[in-house]
Amino acid sequence: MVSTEREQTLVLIKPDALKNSLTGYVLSHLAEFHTGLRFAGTKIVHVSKMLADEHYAEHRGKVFFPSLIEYIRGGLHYPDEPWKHRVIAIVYQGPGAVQKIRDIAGPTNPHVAREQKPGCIRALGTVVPLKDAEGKVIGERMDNLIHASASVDEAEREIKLWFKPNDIPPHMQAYPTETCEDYYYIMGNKLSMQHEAGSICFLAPGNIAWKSDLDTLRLLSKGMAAPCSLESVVAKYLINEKEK
Ligand code: 3AN
Repeated sequence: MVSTEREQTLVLIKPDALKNSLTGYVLSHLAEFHTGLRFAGTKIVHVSKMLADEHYAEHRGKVFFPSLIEYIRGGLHYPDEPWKHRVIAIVYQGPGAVQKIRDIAGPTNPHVAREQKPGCIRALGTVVPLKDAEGKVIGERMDNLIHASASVDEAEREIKLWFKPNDIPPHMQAYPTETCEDYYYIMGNKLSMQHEAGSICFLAPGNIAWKSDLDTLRLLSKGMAAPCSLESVVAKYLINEKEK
């Protein structure tokens, strides 16, 4: 748990906001002048399936999950322009960061946002009906422009999912880090500490990692149960790597 002074939250400016050229609008709402919060990290991310699945893990199995994954990966807003498949990921830091940004974002459902909180960012979003092969409406997708962490614990999970420690300036890193002393490789969904043909090295001796990532890898490499999945550790180290 971090002190409230250094509380952090994750914001994602999603593909619908990029497509509608709302980035500047969103950022001006989040400016230090209005929020008292500071940027601690920012990056443009081509969202892999692994990262999307982990980010929305709590919604796995729900009817809207496949379209939620497509949406955050940019495929729905830029179906024929894969080079535009990206989101802007931002870490904000400062007193009450999580709640402040949630308030500016507004309710999850853009219709509710317009009713209850005109002027919030998500009031500019859209709700899209989801249909099955026969055209029957089976649910809805909420294109709500930004993601904002829902709690301090979720913020920690999400920031560690999207950002490596050294994506964030050293004095703004809010969670414990550790220097990696081993090589870690992944092939498919298999972890290995030895290189095999086709495997990808995602951590090497001397790399700075979140301590919780290394704790997880040490457990998984011994075949033991770990508090989070291999994919949730690996995804951030492969951000913007060319898919093989
Ligand atoms: P929030 O983004 O407000 O924290 P979550 O975390 O419950 O809301 O949901 C993450 C995303 O999943 C939402 N931004 C929205 O796009 C989608 N979602 C959540 N609940 C539903 C639902 N009942 N129907 C359709 N999409 C949903």
